[in-house]
Amino acid sequence: MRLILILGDQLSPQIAALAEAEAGRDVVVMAEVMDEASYVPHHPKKIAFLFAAMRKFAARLRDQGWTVAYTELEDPENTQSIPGELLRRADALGATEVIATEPGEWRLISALEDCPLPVHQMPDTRFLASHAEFDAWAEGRKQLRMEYFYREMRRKTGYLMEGGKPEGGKWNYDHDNRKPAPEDVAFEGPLRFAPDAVTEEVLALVADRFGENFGELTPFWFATDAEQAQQALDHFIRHALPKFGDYQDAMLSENRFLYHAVIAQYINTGLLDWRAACDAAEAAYRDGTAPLNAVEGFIRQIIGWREYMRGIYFREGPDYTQRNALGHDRPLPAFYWDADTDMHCVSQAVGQTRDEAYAHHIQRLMVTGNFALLAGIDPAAVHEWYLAVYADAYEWVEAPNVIGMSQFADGGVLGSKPYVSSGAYIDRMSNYCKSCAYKVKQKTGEGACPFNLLYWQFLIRHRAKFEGNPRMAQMYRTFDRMDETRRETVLAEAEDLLARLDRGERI
Ligand code: FAD
Ligand code: DLZ
Ligand code: SF4
Repeated sequence: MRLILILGDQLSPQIAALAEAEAGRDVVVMAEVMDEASYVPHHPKKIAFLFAAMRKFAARLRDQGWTVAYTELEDPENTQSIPGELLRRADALGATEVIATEPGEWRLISALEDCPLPVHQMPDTRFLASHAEFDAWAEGRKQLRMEYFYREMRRKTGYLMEGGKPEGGKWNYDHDNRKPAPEDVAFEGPLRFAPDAVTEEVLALVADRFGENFGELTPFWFATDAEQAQQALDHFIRHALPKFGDYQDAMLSENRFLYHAVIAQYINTGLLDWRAACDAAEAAYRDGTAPLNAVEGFIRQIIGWREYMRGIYFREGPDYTQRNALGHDRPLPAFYWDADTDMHCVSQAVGQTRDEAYAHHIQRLMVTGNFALLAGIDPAAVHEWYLAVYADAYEWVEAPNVIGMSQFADGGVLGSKPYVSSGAYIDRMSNYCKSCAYKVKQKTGEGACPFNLLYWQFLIRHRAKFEGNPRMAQMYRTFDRMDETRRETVLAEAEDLLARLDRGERI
């Protein structure tokens, strides 16, 4: 008899460890444990979502004839760690061996390696590219660019391919996907589910044990099983996908979701298969219900970005989250936890993160991420914040997005230049600036947008590193063309802003 470990983000019926198991002989182990629930202060909605989905998945396995040893958080015998629960169950059941599926975080991979029981970690086959396949693609390349990896994945899956060529003649329609925020959004947002009895019980537990964590637990509306996740996907495909591409980068004060799918938390835990999402999107294109720019953009996020991020995480190794290529060391400002800032874009992004455990890509990248990078915040602190606050956050996907894409802390493994912008970008893509205490058009002086000041200070601070980058040369030329007094004023005001930030003053 063997123990079959299923972690909270491995709730797929086809998960590798289960595929190895025999229902009449082996015992499935699932456990709610404090080690996992507190290695960062997870958003209460994320914990409730996982515990409810875990409990419902365990019940389903039992219905299918599996024996499941499930530990609830408050069970008196709970050892509160995954290896501890494996040892306890092995002792009680006389098991000598564990079959697991490789976890999505180095932290837990090494905890399983160190477990006194033999734990076989099977490759997680829920992804399109295996580690070996990604490494083979990456080997010998001077630069790892998502676009080329993505083309391989298009060829491999056949999505949007016509006789070996990309549908419509181009691989990438991103150029069409940068429309500024629309006046009205016809989509009412993701499908919401009323909590069932299992979820209600979990909500009471989470309110009691994690009520102090950053984030609102209620209203809780996430799907917590595969059927509901499928309904959420169907709802997106029908009502939002056609406009997904156009407004992918837009942001609005009154609308938290625009035309985004809000399904990453379902795909990442196994409630939804990425293939189901891509198949449905391609079918919508073939039926003529969604345009090519939307469908190509959506499929690229999943078979391109998502797989590429995972490839980078496992290729770069366990020290990836400690990288700090730009030497940034400022502590994370308090407003990342209380939204208490005059910068309307930041208070909106943090406020909706607190309420929903969700912000879309551009809010994560160009608002909270951009500010942290410009202000020189310690990337490890930024990484921990993102890992904690989003319902879809697991290190394999969060760390490359934060350490690599957003903070340039890996020194350019993932991106050829840092994603920094002044307020002008935020103004173009959102309506935030209209309601802000700062003035986006103002570059210096009373009311100048902090992004405008910090943008130049960032570039000058890192001049030696970036001046030779052809994609950034224009920015340096623009700065150098400003008259000297203006340059001095911008930099002095930026320093003053950072000093106020360091003193904990409201900005
Ligand atoms: P949509 O915009 O509707 O996109 C559809 C799907 O594409 C997503 O569900 C997701 O599965 C996939 N996808 C899109 N962009 C990415 C990307 N850059 N990397 C991986 N998958 C992508 N995504 C996570 O799943 N977990 C994270 O912890 C996470 N942290 C991020 C941190 C930062 C700083 C940034 C810039 C991005 C991060 N992302 C993360 C990527 C992206 O923001 C989320 O996947 C997306 O916002 C999820 O919302 P959605 O389902 O509405 O996505
Ligand atoms: C995120 C999370 C949380 C909050 N709690 C649990 C848990 O109690 N039990 C469990 O098996 N998994 C949990 N998880 C998900 C794990 O942290 C996740 O499997 C690893 O971080 C690897 O991705
Ligand atoms: Fe953000 Fe600056 Fe616009 Fe205010 S003015 S919302 S701080 S970009």
